[in-house]
Amino acid sequence: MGDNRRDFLKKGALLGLAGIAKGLVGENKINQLESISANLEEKDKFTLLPLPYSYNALEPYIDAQTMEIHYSKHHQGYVNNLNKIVSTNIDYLSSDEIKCTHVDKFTSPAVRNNLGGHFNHTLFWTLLKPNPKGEANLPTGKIAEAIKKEFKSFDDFKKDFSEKAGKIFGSGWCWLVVQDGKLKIITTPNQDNPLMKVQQENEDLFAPQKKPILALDIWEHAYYLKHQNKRADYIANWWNIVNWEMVEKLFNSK
Ligand code: MN3
Repeated sequence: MGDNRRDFLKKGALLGLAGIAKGLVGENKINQLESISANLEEKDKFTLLPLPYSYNALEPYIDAQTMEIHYSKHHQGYVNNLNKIVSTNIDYLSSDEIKCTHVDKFTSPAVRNNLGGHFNHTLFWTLLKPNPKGEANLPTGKIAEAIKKEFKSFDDFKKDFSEKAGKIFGSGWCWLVVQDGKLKIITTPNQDNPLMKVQQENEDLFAPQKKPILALDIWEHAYYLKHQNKRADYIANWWNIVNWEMVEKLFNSK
């Protein structure tokens, strides 16, 4: 590990997917916000981390076939494209330099699209968990208190989030973020995410950084096989498998 990267990890400037995805446990890592590149080890390669559950584990809310295609084709595709970018631009581009907060530095939209695709999905998988018995799935702890404080009640939050997700035109993502210590629901188009300093509708480019703690993929590939055009059904199903423990960990992380 080079000094630069070590410094960077120490500073903990960015969301640490390595820690999050590697050890759904890894609080010590999660407490350190670090770069997505931390999971690259020394190989200058982006890596598709293993899913923390089997393809059919999220049924009946998300079906096995959708999970398999989504993970092994779509997400793998973003990873392959990133590695292609790194290997064909090796003279001036290392994977360490490709970070969500830097995408505005790259003229090629391929970096923004594929890095967003990789980052967003890595986060998305960790924010899902099986719920085979269909038990009530509600946040607890500090995140539950914060949601109540910001949105009056969990039901009000759920309604607001579902509406915003439902209204995304075309493909995009719906997020719960922490900004200046406050919770906020935002949406992004395509594979953009809240860490990117790119101009978004109704967003101040120079506003304080937003930390994503909950993510919902609103691309049709996330739900079309099971729900066809009924996006609202997909969103309603998704609430049953939100991994609130992970949301809480991200919320509490510095
Ligand atoms: Mn997707």
